[in-house]
Amino acid sequence: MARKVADVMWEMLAKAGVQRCYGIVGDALNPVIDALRRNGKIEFIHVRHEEYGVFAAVADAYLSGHPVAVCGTAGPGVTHLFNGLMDARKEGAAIIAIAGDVETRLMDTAALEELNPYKFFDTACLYVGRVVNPEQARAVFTTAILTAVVDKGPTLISMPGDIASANAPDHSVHDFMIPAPPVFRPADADIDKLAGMIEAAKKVAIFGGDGCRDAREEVLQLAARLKAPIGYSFRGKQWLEHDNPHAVGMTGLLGYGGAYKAIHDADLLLMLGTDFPFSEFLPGSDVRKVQIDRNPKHIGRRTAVDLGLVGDIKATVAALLPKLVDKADSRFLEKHVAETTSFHELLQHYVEKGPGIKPIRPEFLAAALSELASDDAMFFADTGTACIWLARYIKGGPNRRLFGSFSWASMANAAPNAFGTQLAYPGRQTIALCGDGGFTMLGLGDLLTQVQRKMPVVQIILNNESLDFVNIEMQEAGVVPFGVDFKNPNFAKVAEAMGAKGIRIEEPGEVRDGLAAALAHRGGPVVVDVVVDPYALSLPSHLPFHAVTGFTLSLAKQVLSGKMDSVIKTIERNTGLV
Ligand SMILES: Cc1ncc(C[n+]2csc(CCOP(=O)(O)OP(=O)(O)O)c2C)c(N)n1
Ligand SMILES: [Mg+2]
Repeated sequence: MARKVADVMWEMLAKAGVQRCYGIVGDALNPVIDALRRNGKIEFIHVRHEEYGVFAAVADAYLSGHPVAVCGTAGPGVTHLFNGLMDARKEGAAIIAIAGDVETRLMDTAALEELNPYKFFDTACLYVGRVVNPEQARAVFTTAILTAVVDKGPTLISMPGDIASANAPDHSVHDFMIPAPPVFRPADADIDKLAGMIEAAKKVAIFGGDGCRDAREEVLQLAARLKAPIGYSFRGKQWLEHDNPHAVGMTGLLGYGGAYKAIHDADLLLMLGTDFPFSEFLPGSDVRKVQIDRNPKHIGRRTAVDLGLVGDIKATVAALLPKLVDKADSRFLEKHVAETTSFHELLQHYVEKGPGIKPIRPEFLAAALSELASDDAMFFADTGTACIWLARYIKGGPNRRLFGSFSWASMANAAPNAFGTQLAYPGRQTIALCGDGGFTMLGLGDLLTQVQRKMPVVQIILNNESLDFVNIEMQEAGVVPFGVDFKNPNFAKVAEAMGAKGIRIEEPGEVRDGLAAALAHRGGPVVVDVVVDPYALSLPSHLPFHAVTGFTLSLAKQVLSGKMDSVIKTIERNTGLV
């Protein structure tokens, strides 16, 4: 049989390192899927919701470093991909989306399920190619693959069924090579300028993000030579926190430790590979700032900087190190490390008291999870309060990973993230800390996919019967929480009915055994339904003024609108924080 356009596409994707394609089949995609079956090198992961497939693919691609494909059929199928593709763009995951498209003879006639891919995917994708002629296919596939891999983000190939099943021109078949990441650093003159600014400063602080992923050794050396404390964003935490005597925690609303004070107290702040979005937690013009990032769009957009350099952190810091004079005075570092230690003691309050407090405190749950999970466990946080508890209580390590929708902040990411990672790393502990809102939004339907595939994914549900993160946000904004409550079933029973293992935990004394049983379960997914305290609040190490006044105002308004009961519970249940 002559090679079809879709055959060439899968062949090229396989050569580029794609091992899996997540999605749902249907009409326009049928010839594409038929070619995937013929190809046999790429596994098709049939999910129940396309968005679940993309969130799985994002974690799979980000953590494994391999590009991953997703697919959806014309119109509604591809529309379901959209939120996940936005996540891929923000998290920097190499995803190639194959979108079914109407036949070319029907284009621009408002045909059934027709969607203009350029208009629709422009916001999410780094590249959109619509294959309207077999002669053009090879070039479109090459651009889609290389852009996704090199620029680390989603691209889209819109594929009409008639072109997918058309014969491919002979010259389409060719070898495909992915280049190793290029070394990218600023010019020597700019590195000299940076060395001069460092020399002139007495107190230097570092704030690192995901750009430090492969630069841990260099950044730690830099900090040791400058006696600099290292704070980090949520995305930077896993690379910079563990086994680091300079670590001072995170800033922002999830923050803890001395990071906020250290970066405000410094003469010079080095922002390394971070696009930390909460400007109100970054210092103003009284601290000199240098920002280094491989993406020029990140530079100066969260706060004005005195020097912005474009380059990889690893290569840039390696070039900088030989030009530095060591600093001798470590008082600035010691002060903020001490501050961090005392904040950690405060964080232990609900961990230590946890066994005696009902409803279960999420702090106690997360700390127990950290202790019981293996050294190479991968943790996934749903957007919601799960982020707070994982950021604060999961201890990192060289082989532990922490991932979520950190930059896009979509709900319902954790269960699919953990599922995709389990496919990439079979048998490794993949643990999703899910909101009950998030799990019922997207996780529940595809629990069936995990059951069918007998995947040992652990889903821990923070059963607080509310969209609690928004509840907290509303209180910070000074309004009465509204539209945030709902009722849940017993998720352990639901899971059992779906063929998964279900564990329900209502008593604090059951937390450790319940988690241990979940982590030990092999041969299928587990849902641990933990009834947690919906009134648990977390206080960051620095409370912005608006949050303090907002909380006071909200509590007053709640009293006036007859919600005295919840005001008393909020105060009663969080007294250990002050
Ligand atoms: C798709 C989507 N919808 C809405 C939001 C706004 N939002 C952020 S967190 C959150 C609450 C999450 O609730 P839940 O999953 O129950 O977690 P909890 O905070 O209660 O632990 C909401 C509604 C969002 N980020 N993404
Ligand atoms: Mg909830």
